Amino acid sequence: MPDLSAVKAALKAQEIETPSWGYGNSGTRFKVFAQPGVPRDPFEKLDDAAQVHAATGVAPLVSLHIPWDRVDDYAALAVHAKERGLRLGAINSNTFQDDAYRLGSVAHPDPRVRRKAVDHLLECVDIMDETGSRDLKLWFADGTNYPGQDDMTARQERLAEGLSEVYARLGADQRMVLEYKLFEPAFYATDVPDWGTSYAHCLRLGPKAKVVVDTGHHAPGTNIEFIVAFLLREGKLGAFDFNSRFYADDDLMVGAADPFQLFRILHEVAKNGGFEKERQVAFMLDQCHNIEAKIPAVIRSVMNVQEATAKALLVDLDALRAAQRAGDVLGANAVLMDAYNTDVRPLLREVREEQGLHPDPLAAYAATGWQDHVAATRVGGTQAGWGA
Ligand code: PSV
Ligand code: MN
Ligand code: MN
Repeated sequence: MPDLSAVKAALKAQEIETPSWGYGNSGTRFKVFAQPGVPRDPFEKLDDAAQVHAATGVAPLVSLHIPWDRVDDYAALAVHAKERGLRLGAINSNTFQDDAYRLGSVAHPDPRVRRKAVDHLLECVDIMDETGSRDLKLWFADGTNYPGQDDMTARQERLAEGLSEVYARLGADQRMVLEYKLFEPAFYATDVPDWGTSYAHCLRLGPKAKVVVDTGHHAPGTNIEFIVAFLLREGKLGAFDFNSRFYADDDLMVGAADPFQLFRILHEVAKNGGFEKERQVAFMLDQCHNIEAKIPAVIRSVMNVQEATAKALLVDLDALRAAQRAGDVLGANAVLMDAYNTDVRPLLREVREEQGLHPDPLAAYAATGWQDHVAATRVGGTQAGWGA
């Protein structure tokens, strides 16, 4: 059986990164629903993220999205974070919300548009220098809608060229993490549609380039845990963008649609050493809370990741391997299911109490009265950036 004190130590050491845009108003392309008290600027987004960290104890990092989180003084933003026990996490680039990018950004046929896109990515690295962020997170909406619209091979070439210019600009401790997505907004051919394409580009770029697995970016039925296991084995898993989906890129709370899938993914992470700090796998959320209260939704998401992590850490690996070696199909499956079916909520309550936290993060947050406070004091909150 796994050593319980080691499991607890791993749970206490876990760091889950929350997205600044999860705290702002968001919606679908049909409607953005405004909620009372949402942050009006990136400083206030950090104030909300601090509530999540205070309640859970495991969410000290916040990802920023540029230009949604553009400020005059990024060093001041980093100080604001530090004063609240937070650190600024990945800088997410945005090469998809400008008229110039109608036919793509780094893979655009026009070199002037490619220049603009690469300049934005370089600006993001400048921002990383100021915020102390380690990761530049890249997601490209690039692709085509119609067969024949552009040359797919030429687009790969342009993409590679842009990426290598940005890679060369990275500092010694900085990384570039490249996200893939099957479709949307491109509906025929996306330029980075799958992990293999991202992996191939990262491999050519070098050790500072790694793949991001956004759990909402695959075809239905894709075995995401296989991808995770493969990338970990190759040392190329850079980060997760956690969220859950029923149909496409739904960006719902992680663990809401398919907690068993989340467990299977985190089992591969646990088994392959992905929770070890030296492996530098970032556990980020990439979600939008369109109809539910935002801060409690982020807290719930963090708790869902913690619960799946606890179950993954409880897998009896010795018993699992013994059953696998013996070819005991049902026995091996039973070991995994035993861990998955364990109610880890009492364990997590214990862990939180040992950390001096309230055992129930949602109750702890409700008791702060923060929601009433921000609803009364913040007028005219901003939109996250989606669904305008
Ligand atoms: C694209 O769908 C994506 O997953 C990328 O990570 C973007 O930066 C993010 O969504 C914004 O929510
Ligand atoms: Mn994402
Ligand atoms: Mn997405």
